[in-house]
Amino acid sequence: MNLLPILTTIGFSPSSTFVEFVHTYQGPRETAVPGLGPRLPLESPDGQAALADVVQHAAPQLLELAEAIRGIVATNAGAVLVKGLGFERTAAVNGDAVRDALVLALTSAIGEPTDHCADKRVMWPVHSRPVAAGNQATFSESLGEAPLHTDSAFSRHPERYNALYVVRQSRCGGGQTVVVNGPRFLRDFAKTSQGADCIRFLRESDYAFRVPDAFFTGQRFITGKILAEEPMIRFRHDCIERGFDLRPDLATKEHRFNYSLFRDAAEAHASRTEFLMADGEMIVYDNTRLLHGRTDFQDPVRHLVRVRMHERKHAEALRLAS
Ligand SMILES: O=C(O)CCC(=O)C(=O)O
Ligand SMILES: [Fe+2]
Repeated sequence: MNLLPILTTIGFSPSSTFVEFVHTYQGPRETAVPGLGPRLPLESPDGQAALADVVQHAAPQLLELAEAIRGIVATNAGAVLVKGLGFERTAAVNGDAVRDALVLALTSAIGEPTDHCADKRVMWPVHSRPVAAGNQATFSESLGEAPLHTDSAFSRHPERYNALYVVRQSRCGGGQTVVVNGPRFLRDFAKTSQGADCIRFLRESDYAFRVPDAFFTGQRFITGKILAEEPMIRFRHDCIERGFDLRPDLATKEHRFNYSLFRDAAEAHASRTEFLMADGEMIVYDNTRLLHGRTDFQDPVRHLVRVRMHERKHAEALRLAS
């Protein structure tokens, strides 16, 4: 049976202290990257610290909610759909900046948000938009399907948590969220005639993962294994396929065959769950154990916000190591 836990909250109305804090902090919004929209000043490290202080006394319910979310994500289901947050109602009453601050406050309470690229934003719009000349659009910048993948597959340390908050869902019938449970998939795949060999190959062999143009900060690709202890799964088809061109020595017949076999088997696995999230809902999942994607859509107004988070203790360890 496919289980997707749903956590329904009874709607959160921020106190006037919280609303006033956001409006005071808002100031002029920075627009570092053309086409990406403004960055919220609260996204800066100082802003996040100030927000965390306010949450402690003016919105402690978010801390409780974050703990419940972490607990459910740690179960075998690996994901939770959060309904009834009430953040869209808040946006209508108090403005989008308060909604965005609530999304940031909740995700910062779940883990430590990571920034996405050179402009240091942690709330990344998933919204179709033009990209710089010569750049290839990544999933979050384009319409259409996103085949199953893990986020930050091209990064040395992919985040434990990923959250997608729906500002406006696609109205064209598509744009459904898709998740596949990694451990269940690997268990079943290992029992098939080719699956066990494929899993062995993916645990032993390096692949090159090309960094998408939107997240390029100087290193064109990394090498890593598709299957490992941590993250359990590192997978993104476009990064791997473009990696084949960058490292022909890591693009042998076996590399290509096993990559394709894994991809097709994951897409077809029985744990595949597809659902349309409504405006104001948020999904949080374990990005190291679950594969996720979305079905095709063509509504240019669809708008999600994505926040990726390290576990706090892991983020601290990474800082000490760097
Ligand atoms: O648009 C979605 O629903 C998911 C997008 C996604 O997975 C991504 O941008 O990495
Ligand atoms: Fe993703």
